[in-house]
Amino acid sequence: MMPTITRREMIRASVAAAAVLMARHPREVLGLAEPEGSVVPFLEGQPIDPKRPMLNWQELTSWITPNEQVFAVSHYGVPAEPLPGGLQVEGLIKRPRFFSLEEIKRRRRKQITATLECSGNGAGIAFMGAVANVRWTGTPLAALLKECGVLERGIEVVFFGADEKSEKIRDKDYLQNFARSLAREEAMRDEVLLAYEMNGQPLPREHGGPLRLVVPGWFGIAWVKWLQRIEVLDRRYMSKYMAREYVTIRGEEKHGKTIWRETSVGPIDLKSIVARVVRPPAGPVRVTGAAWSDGTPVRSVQVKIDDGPWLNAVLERNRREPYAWSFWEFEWHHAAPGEHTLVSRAMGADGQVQPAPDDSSIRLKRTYWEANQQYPRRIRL
Ligand SMILES: Nc1nc2c(c(=O)[nH]1)N[C@H]1C(S)=C(S)[C@@H](COP(=O)(O)O)O[C@H]1N2
Ligand SMILES: [Mo]
Repeated sequence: MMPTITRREMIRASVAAAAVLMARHPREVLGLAEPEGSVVPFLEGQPIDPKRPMLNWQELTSWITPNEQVFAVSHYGVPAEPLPGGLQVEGLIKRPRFFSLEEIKRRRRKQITATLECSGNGAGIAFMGAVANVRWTGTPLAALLKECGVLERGIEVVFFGADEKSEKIRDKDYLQNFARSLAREEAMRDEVLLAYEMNGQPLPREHGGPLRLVVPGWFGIAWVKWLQRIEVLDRRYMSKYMAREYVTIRGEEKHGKTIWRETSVGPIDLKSIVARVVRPPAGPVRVTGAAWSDGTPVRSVQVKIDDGPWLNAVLERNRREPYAWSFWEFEWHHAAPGEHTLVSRAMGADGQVQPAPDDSSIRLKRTYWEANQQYPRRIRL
């Protein structure tokens, strides 16, 4: 049976619909990222494993990545239920205490849209969809830590997940929980959240539900899932995922020699990618993509076709949400039939330029993490 709707209800419903439309990203509303025409496939197609959700770049039309397209990385597997709920805060803390999940959810709610990227994203074609733009909801960590009172000596905040595994350290085995740390000033940034919702849904189990850390501007490794304990230390923390894995070894030519530098994976590197190429029935071919950073505004994105010059793309500058990616669009006029190579580069407000693959910062990078080199993509028109 069709429900009967009064005129007033109809007006109310359309006002509500308009409000939803307004709340969506303007690009989605205008349909700008969804031009008419057919998608031109890349010659090196992105392998899609139906059992492993990943961002499928060629289908990128939504500024927010739907939950079912968000990649997951769980080094020790997803911990079995039931998980110990709540969060213990201890270590160099004046008032150590346990927060139940309900207490955390009753605290000030904060939403932030931030790009989550695995630092292994883009290192190879099989793992080039390990990035997502998500609206996170949680409570600010800083206020909670201030309430507990971090002692003066506390310089390092360590976050422990419920997932654990025996790890070999110098030939002996030790049961370890997944853990990462942040320096106190980093942990105290306004944007860092104890998050329990992902795109308005309760945080899914594979993404760290019921509670995870969200560190906008940092690579995913810092966003500890199944968070259950925070410990403040008076020294640097050197777990497997701080100091042995997720370590970048990069050379720099200086003082007449190559200086090799080992650093723990940290803030996101400036990056952009050509996501999709759409050929409308008439007019220019439309190239769209995304660009993101550690929160430093992306000033511009340029596109190069074959051996042509770098040309400016139209960047939808995203000032409201500095930790979320921006979409960009490039109109390619008079595209000739045949094979072409397309590549994009992002420029940061601080003068940084996304490096070319043969740039020394990439050439002398010997581990695959933090691969932010320009990514050429080939098509045939
Ligand atoms: N507890 C825990 N947290 C974790 C991990 C993990 O294995 N265990 N993996 C990290 C890595 S490497 C990444 S890239 C992100 C991925 O988050 P997602 O699985 O929600 O995409 O979670 C991070 N947090
Ligand atoms: Mo990762």
